Amino acid sequence: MRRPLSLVALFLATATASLGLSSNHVIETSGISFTPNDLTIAVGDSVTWSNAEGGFHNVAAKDDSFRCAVSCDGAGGDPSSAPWMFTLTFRTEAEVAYFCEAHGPSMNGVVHVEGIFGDGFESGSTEFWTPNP
Ligand SMILES: [Cu+2]
Repeated sequence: MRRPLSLVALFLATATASLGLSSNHVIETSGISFTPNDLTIAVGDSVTWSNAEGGFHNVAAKDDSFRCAVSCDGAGGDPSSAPWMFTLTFRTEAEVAYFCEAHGPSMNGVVHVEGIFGDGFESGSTEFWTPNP
């Protein structure tokens, strides 16, 4: 019997989610805002900030943990109107507030990095989950 392809796709999506495989999320600059500007991801996921429009922007963490545009070091983190993108992977639970230094408080956002185990388990727990028989 032939299974509908959508069921196979659903199974694969569920299997990869339960295995904790990480995924990538894209935040784009649009005008003088980030889209989306409020994003929730799982520990281990990555975020790509994309300035495909080529506006004069950068991305700076409010806690100074990163400052990026064309690159993430020194002058490479200065606001730039060259089309740029960079990707960061988040390995611990955190609230990561960020902003564009060229557009100050009007161009900002937050990434919520949440543990993948849900209630009752902390990120980095060595507890093992056992499925019901
Ligand atoms: Cu900007």
